[in-house]
Amino acid sequence: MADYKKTSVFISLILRHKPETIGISLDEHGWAKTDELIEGINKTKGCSIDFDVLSEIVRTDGKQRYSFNEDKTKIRANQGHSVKVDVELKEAEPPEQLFHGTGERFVPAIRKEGLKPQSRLYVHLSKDKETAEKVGARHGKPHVFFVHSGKMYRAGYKFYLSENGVWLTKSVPPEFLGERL
Ligand code: HQG
Repeated sequence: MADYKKTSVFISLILRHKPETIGISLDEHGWAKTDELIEGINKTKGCSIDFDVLSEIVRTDGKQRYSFNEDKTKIRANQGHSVKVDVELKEAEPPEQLFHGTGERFVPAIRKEGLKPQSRLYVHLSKDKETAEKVGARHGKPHVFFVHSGKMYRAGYKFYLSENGVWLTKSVPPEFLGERL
């Protein structure tokens, strides 16, 4: 099996942030047409992936980032978008505690303002500290915040669980953040 990691990263750029890179658009629910995605990638990258390769990328993606619709004519990213689409996230009651990993350099601003979605539609939260540490390390030296998600939920804040198990919420005010249990 070839290493399709680069293609998968490119697909996440297209389906979450910049569909125009390959001359396609997403519908209001974030769906791209599967055949347009394949053709657009091949034209832009000079490669020749086909439906079977794309299916294998979707099936084996380490974070299960993508989903097909039932007849596989459409594909979308499960979360992580900056493009304003509605991927029909399911509202859910979060566990009492969730985690958010970030880079140390962002800590002072986050302590002051809380967590903001920045370029994405939602703040991304992790179920466990280890995952949060990995997410944080993408931004340099990692720092993990605890999020008092149970308290937030009871105070009326909405939480969503994406198809691939990522907890999302619009923002986290500083009073719901902790740095140790
Ligand atoms: C930080 C990856 C200053 C926030 C991961 C983060 C994740 C603030 C950065 C998913 C702030 C945004 C998302 C504030 C938040 N002041 N900085 N008030 N509020 N920040 O990449 O959560 O591999 O948009 O802490 O695994 O790092 O792409 O978000 O450091 O699940 O599938 O602003 O992306 O998944 O960075 O990562 P990002 P994220 P994939």
